[in-house]
Amino acid sequence: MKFPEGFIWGAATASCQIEGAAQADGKGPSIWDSFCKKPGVIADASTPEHAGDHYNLFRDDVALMKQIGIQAYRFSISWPRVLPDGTGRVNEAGISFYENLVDSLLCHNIQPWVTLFHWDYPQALYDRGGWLNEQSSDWFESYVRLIVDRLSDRVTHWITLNEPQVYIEYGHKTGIHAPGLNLAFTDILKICHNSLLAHGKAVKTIREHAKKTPIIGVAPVGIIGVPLQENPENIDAARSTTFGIKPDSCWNNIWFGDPMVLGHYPEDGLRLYGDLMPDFPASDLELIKQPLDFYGTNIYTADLIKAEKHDSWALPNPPQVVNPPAGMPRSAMDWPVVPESLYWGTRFLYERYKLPVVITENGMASHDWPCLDGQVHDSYRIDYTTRYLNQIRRACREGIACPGYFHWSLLDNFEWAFGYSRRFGLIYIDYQTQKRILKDSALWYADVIKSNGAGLGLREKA
Ligand code: GCO
Repeated sequence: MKFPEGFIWGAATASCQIEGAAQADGKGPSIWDSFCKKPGVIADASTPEHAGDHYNLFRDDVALMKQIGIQAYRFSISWPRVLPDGTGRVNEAGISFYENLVDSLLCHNIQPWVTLFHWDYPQALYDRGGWLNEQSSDWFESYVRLIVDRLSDRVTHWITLNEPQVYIEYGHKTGIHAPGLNLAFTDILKICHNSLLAHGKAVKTIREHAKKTPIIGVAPVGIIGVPLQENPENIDAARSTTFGIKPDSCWNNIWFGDPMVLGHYPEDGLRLYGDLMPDFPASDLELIKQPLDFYGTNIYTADLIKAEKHDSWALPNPPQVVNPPAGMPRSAMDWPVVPESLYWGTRFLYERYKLPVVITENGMASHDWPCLDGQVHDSYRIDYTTRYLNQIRRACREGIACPGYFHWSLLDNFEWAFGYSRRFGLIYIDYQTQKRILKDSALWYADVIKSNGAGLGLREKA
């Protein structure tokens, strides 16, 4: 009933969401610092200015990770904290923060996993065109080179981009995230291509300059289809959904996964997007397709899929997204609770890309608060995570390589357009006092880690 020996039990965060100190010690502004100043864009009118003050309290937070027994900590680097203008001038205070964080993790025997881009793009580079600028991948490469030069004697695990689907679609098309644009899809495809180039150049740079052998991956998010019934037709339909492409949207797995891993854009997309595609030399695809050691994926929920026969449809078994049954459990983000997403998502991605699949994010938001006894009894997060972890265990038992799980999130944090109104943490933060409280789920997770998963509450399905 245990997880595989050596399974990595982690927790994840992101710089903009927890660090605060948004203007401290020479940090440059990010597009999120600017975006949050616009009235009405953040649900509770908050900003990441102070967040969880991880910048000043990181040693306490590392001690709490140790107390829980977390083995690996996935965190991101704030690009404008180390390069205030995005390129050129290095902010040594910013570099020192990350060196001190890494040293603190290592001396507590916690493995650092560094995400190089988790959306807090330098405002100075955005002012020069941002991801639309043809130089954007070179800007990213020089930033990554700086981090590798300064941290790769201690950091071995690297993630290039977090959820390009989100920072591109929400940031540049729907505009609900920074920088709040509503670009034409042809520009979206250009930004996708420049982001893919940035990924490829980053991997290449890490491999060429890392002082210790690097383990490199990426952390996209996409749509996961889960078969309503586990029969061949529904499974095929769920796979089609997971690897489907929609018109006028980059919210999918394969538009990024296929170029990164297989070295070409998916035919379905090229057919669909046709002349909206940017011109680029074939050599770009060789640059984008760099060898990866794992395929990370952020999975929280899924679409329930039923195979339906429609004479008019081209596909033999066109997938049909089934509305979640009324009253289906949902998190405070209103995302349906679909634990099977972690089995099917991992299985489908492993089948397609033949790389170990690391769950780089999974967790749930709830409206937590400390009870009269001073504790945070987040029983639903325990139940949610038990159900999802059982699905990873199922995948592992079937021989699918899933070497690790990072719970989102270690700390309550700034949930982008929702501000602080949604809490994902294993650790509660009182934002008025910055006091931390280990939620019941943190104490439960400690037991899960100690038993390597054997202690998961729910019995397997008979
Ligand atoms: C994402 C981001 C995280 C979010 C989390 C909850 O997946 O959107 O990586 O920064 O906070 O996923 O939405």
